[in-house]
Amino acid sequence: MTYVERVLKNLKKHNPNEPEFHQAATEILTTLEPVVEKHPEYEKAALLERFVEPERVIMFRVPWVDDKGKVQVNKGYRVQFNSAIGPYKGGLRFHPSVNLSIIKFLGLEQILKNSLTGLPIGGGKGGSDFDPKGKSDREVMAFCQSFMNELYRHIGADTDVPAGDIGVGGREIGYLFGQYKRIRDEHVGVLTGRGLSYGGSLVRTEATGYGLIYITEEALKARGDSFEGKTVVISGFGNVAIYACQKAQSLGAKVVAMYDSNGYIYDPNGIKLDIVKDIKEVKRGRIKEYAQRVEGSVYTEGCKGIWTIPCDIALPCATQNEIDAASAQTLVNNGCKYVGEGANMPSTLEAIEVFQKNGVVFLPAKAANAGGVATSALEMAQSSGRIFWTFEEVDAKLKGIMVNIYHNIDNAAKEYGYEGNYVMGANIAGFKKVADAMMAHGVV
Ligand code: NDP
Ligand code: 2IT
Repeated sequence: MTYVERVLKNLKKHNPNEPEFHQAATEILTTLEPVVEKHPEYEKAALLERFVEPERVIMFRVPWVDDKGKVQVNKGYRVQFNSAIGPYKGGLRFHPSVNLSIIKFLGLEQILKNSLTGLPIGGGKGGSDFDPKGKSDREVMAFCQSFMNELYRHIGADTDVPAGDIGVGGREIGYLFGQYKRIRDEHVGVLTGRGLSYGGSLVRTEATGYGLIYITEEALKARGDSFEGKTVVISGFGNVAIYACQKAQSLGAKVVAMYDSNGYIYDPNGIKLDIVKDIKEVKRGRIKEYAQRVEGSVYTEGCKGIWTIPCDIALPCATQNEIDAASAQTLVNNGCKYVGEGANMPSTLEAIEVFQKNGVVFLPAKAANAGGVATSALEMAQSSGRIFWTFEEVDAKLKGIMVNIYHNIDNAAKEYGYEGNYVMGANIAGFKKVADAMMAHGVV
């Protein structure tokens, strides 16, 4: 048994009932075989054992009162996974499916993603099984305040800087920040994705979606191609999906489908983004309304069917494991040539295999959606310097970072003899920097 196999076996044994964590760890560790082979000192230092064990896991009770006066209790999490290259950094997810396995998979991914940005940020993730959907603003505020009443003691601008993820957007960050500021009496960059009036950065809202398109554009360019005239399918109907759609359209692509967790819309004439934004961002409504408002578009209950729509480029931007092997095969059969992961771990291990075997250019999440956290790090830099960059300045830096990531993962894959395998490239390039820092720090 190799070193990697032993670490994986132990991880599964000692962290039972954490399937998403096992999946992310398997995807990462199996690609690191050639790196640990080249560096026998890693095994001596138990580097992989330390890499897969969070530095700290915080779990807490979040009690709050709903609009009917009833006391509700949710679970709160913050996994401070790895601070070798910078303060813990990563989003908070509020969704009923949240559990320790999901937060740990996200945290593990985040370590390498943040490393790939080239900026000094470590990996962390947190969240709650609270469901903001259908809650009043007051209920969301009550929940966020209670959540921060515990979280504040564990975070700080140089310690751990949370941000948004599924179910956590500008509104939630505002309430969380307000409560942190009240408790600590500090107006600092302790959260990113803040509003522009209180220290946020331009482009952070758009960053993950834009970044996804910038890196995909670079992959297209390397093959003498572009977004112009391409048919694109995007899953999700949230922050990442909306701004991926906007940027893809601005580059001449036709986005024909999107979904939320109830169903998908197909618009052969191209998605009307102003209508999408009105439904989602203004009214907090459901995607179903799109078909009622736009002639020629169709709404279908259920999500999976979206992957049967023929496209050149598929951009999963909703959640983990939304593309399985069968959906991947359907995409391939229908001529899909590029997959860029806007969501975290949207493709199962089997789906990735289908894409790679069939020559699809597959850009894995930790590279493809790194634009969000990269821009969070730019927000931290602006907060520390007490300065604001213009939209054009931040956007240019984001684009530069994404283009860089593409070439780094491309070169790392080539260096190890796996040209075009960006899962290998991203894991290896991201891991090397973290491993270097961990070795330099000694046994900690
Ligand atoms: P949002 O909450 O803004 O939107 C999430 C969207 O995905 C919603 O349309 C939601 O539908 C849909 N969705 C969630 N769960 C499911 C499900 N089980 N099945 C089908 N659809 C689902 O989140 P974001 O756009 O911020 O995040 C989307 C993905 O991108 C996540 O994987 C996140 O981790 C990742 N990501 C986000 C970053 C960011 O900066 N925000 C950065 C990097 C990655 P519904 O409303 O019906 O629940
Ligand atoms: O998955 C992610 O990278 C995010 N949700 C963004 C994290 C951040 O700190 O901006």
